[in-house]
Amino acid sequence: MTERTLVLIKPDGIRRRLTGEIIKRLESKGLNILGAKFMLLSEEKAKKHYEVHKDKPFFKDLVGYITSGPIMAIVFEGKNAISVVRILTGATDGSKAAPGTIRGDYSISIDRNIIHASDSEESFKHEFPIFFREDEIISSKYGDEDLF
Ligand code: 3AN
Repeated sequence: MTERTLVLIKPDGIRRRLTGEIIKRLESKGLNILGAKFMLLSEEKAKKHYEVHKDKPFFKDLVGYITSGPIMAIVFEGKNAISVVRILTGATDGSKAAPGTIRGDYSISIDRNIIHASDSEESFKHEFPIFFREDEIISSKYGDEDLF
């Protein structure tokens, strides 16, 4: 099933200059970029994005970190995009994530884990409008769908 998913390259990913590497991995897998934005996230939007974690002890740090520097928000589309990107992302805790995954290769902690990726269609529906308007999405036809 063709799906859309939201990826955020977090401030640690940007500062470590991993933007190109992450996009390369996701594009090479067969996912298309429909929208991308380099931005500073407001505290209000960060709180909305991480709403499900609002009662967790790490909520304040989480919001503080995601707003501490620029991030890159990207909408990808492709076959089973949500689960495919989650697999490529790896486990939440970088120190436990499998080698070959983005977190497994580039993160060694749970609070500096490089990337966010929607974990379900419901999450995507919640997250997408925080970062994009529908008219900012470009539904490109690459014409190579039969290759993937
Ligand atoms: P994922 O990003 O793998 O979907 P979630 O949704 O459970 O993980 O957590 C959202 C973010 O909260 C994680 N990316 C991580 O940065 C942070 N986080 C999760 N659990 C912890 C924790 N125990 N301590 C500190 N930060 C955490």
